[in-house]
Amino acid sequence: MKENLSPIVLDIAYDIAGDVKKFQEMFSDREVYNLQADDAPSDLSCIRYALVWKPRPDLYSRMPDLEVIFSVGAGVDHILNQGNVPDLPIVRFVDPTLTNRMSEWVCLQCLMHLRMQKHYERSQNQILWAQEHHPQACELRVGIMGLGELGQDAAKKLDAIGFQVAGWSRSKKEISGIDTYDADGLEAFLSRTEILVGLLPSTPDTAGIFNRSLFEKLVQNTPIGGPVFVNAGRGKSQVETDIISCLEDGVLGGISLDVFDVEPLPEDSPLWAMPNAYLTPHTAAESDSTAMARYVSGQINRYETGQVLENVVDRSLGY
Ligand code: NDP
Ligand code: OXD
Repeated sequence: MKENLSPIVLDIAYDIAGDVKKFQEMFSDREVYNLQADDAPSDLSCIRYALVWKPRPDLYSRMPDLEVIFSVGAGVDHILNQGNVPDLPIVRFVDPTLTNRMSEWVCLQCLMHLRMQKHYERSQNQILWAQEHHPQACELRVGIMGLGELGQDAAKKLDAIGFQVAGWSRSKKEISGIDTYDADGLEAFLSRTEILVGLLPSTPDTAGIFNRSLFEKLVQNTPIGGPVFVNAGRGKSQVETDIISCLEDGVLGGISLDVFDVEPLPEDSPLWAMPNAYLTPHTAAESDSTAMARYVSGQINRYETGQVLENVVDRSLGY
């Protein structure tokens, strides 16, 4: 073992060949074991740190000395939903590389709906010169559900572009230039919102929250034709049959979805063919391997020098 420091185990259920290399470079003084690799060690009894996405069911029972669980993502539903999670700190990934990417995605989607990008894609395909009038961003009210690391940054950037921005979260926030609502203010928040952005974690409380009854409470006559729903939080928060029927009967005028109830989105999902719909394959904000390796290294360093770990999940809240 290098330097006699505890190794790190990576259990990430997707192709991480590149990621492992980045980790090995970052942890030159520690072993990094990749459980997806053919030569993965079978004895994990001395491991104190694990970085996981959807951990295999027997992982924790094989690591009696585990002390900290690191999440590859900002969300931790994939860890908590696996069951049998030991009562250890779970540190989620919070980093500007992820936050910036998410804000880019959110701003892009809001701007595409503002500037009727679907109309121009269609007219370009038909070789048509079809000009439209566009409101300015300052004429549109965007509302963000979830004002955490990602929601707050997106709110500030949408505000800088000129949108009228409000945010809703369980506990009230104070953000300069942004109207904020707490859990009790949901109805008031929805009744002023024309583009609704979801940046909520998946928890029992948020399951199915984006449904017809909620969409019907959004401002229906908007400067862009109808309210728009943008979601990059988690698919379990949205009722996809309601989204489809709301697009069909005009309760929603458009959507941008990066997350889905089932991923990959099944080929026969009607969402693929919906008008005024932008779909991306859960790529709004990827976890950058180099940044993640730096982050995990920094947190382990804090832990081993007696400082508190950052971004530890509140197990009672589920995020
Ligand atoms: P945070 O934990 O920082 O923020 C979560 C926000 O949601 C908080 O404002 C919290 O309120 C609010 N919230 C949670 N539950 C409720 C509820 N029941 N009612 C009202 N508000 C609630 O998370 P992040 O901002 O870092 O990430 C948000 C989510 O984005 C992740 O959990 C993940 O699912 C998703 N994500 C998606 C990615 C993608 O590529 N599509 C990439 C990264 C993350 P309060 O502030 O009061 O606690
Ligand atoms: C995350 C994600 O939670 O990629 O970070 O969805």
